[in-house]
Amino acid sequence: MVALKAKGVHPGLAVIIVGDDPASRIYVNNKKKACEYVGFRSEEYALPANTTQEELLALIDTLNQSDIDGILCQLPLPAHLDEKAVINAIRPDKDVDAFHPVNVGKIMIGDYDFLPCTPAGVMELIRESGIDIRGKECVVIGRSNIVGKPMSMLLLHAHGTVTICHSRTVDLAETVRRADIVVAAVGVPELIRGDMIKEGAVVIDVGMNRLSDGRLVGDVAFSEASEKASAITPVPGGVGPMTIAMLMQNR
Ligand code: L34
Repeated sequence: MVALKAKGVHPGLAVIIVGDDPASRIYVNNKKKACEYVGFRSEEYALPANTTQEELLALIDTLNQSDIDGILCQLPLPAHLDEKAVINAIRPDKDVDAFHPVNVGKIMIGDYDFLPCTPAGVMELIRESGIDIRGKECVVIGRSNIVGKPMSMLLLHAHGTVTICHSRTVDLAETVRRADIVVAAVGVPELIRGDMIKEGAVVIDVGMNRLSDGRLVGDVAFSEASEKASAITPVPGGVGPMTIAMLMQNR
């Protein structure tokens, strides 16, 4: 950062948030704090919930042409907005989320400039913990474009044997029980129970589920699973902060 500044480079990130989803608000605030911490310029564009598609695309167009380095439009968007069109509108070289089809395609062939932040954070956690993915049984639960699909591809690039489970999977428990590495990203509170975890497995919980009593829990029943796992991530304080750390690298 100091080296960049000396060269007169001061990376800037534009974060767009539409509407007043409370969870998105927290995540965006955390991203802004991280930008300040590492010395990035961050611009927030907080648009009202009734923003039109045209207005949003016009903002993205302006940012595409401005000197800002990265553009991130926080998802989910209000239902009347076309998420796919918005993602498509962001210039691929400013797409710090790596959600644009060009960047998704690059990830598929293993030749990428950006990685989506959440899967990148998971890979970093695994690597930093000294866990070797090669040849391991990796089970990803969830097939979203943001997490499940890219996650599976990164584990595959790292030479894991990858299985993707989803709502139509016939025997989830049996499949997860085979896993050396479990990545849960479905958004169902504590779906993955202790008896689904193989002794010594690595368990990564991407879930962020806010319960009606205000508690934030993951997709894994933490206390049960931690009795079996050799390593496990908590929620909060696990994958979430890593997502933000990876965003700071994608500039
Ligand atoms: N465009 N939309 C876009 N890019 C992203 O990378 C995201 N994501 C997901 C939702 N929509 C997005 C995020 O930023 C999820 N996500 C995210 C970011 C940060 C945190 C969680 C999810 C985070 O800071 N989690 C804290 C707890 C925060 C709380 O109290 O709610 C943690 O410790 O896990």
